[in-house]
Amino acid sequence: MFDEIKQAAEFLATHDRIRLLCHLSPDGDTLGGAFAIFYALTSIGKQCCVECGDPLPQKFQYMYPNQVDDFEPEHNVTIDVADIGLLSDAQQKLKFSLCIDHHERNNIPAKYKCVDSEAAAVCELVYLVLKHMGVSFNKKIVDCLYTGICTDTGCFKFSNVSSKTHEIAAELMDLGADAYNINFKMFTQKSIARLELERLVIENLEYFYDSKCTIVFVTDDMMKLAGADESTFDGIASIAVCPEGVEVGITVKEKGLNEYKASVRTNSFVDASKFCGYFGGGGHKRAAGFKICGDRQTIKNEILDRLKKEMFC
Ligand SMILES: [Mn+2]
Repeated sequence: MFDEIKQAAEFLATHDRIRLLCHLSPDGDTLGGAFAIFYALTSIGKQCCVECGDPLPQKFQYMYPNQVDDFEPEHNVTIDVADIGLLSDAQQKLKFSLCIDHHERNNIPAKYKCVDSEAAAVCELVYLVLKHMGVSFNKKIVDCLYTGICTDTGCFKFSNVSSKTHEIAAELMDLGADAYNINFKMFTQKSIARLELERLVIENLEYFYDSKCTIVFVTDDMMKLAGADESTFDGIASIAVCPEGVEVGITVKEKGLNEYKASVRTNSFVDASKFCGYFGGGGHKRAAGFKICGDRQTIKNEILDRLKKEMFC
């Protein structure tokens, strides 16, 4: 991995006018990684911007810059983007110079790739890249990186957390990251809409196969009822795998007329990435997703059929 880190660091150090691309439905990791690089590059006088096909969630307001200058970007760098389809249509047509990511499968056709699926968050990699560049870490940079790591690890409790994750988080705290306030904002404090949405998800959770699997559909009506927007949904998928004894929890979110996105969370032995691969999706071992079309009953049956094979054969 060291060579890829070095290469990424050298690319960023020797180029200017960089556009950093985040994935659609942006989370703390893609935004934290992109804005950390943004602050690092602008602090040494480079022109740089962050772009995302979806609106930036209010929740991460503290990471966003007060002002951005207008310029024509020359180089495109993707952050935490596993699949080209996670970029906007216009962004998909760009040429990519560098891709920094931590997903098991990554299909971004970039000239340089810095991809390590052992990293719990892309922000771990971004930290190593910036460190290699010899960047002086200001408060904004460390808060962004810490945010990416704590959110992508579910506050340091997912199976992807390594001792390295803790080491990097500790170094970020030593550099001034506001761990307490960031974790409070990310994990303790919830909007009323979020709590309402959680209540509806729990209420609508269905149990299958001796309560080893759960499925919940999150419809537009439920979102409306809760007063939730898309960003409120981030992290909701982990509720389905919470009940004791559940191995696979699947949250199926309505995306349009007969269009759904399934988020799969697994507890110990079902490979979520492999399971989702069957439906043309992907992700990590314990968290992955796929898109699926059809009416709700058909989708449920298809998922249940596949679950049966995955769990009991
Ligand atoms: Mn990530």
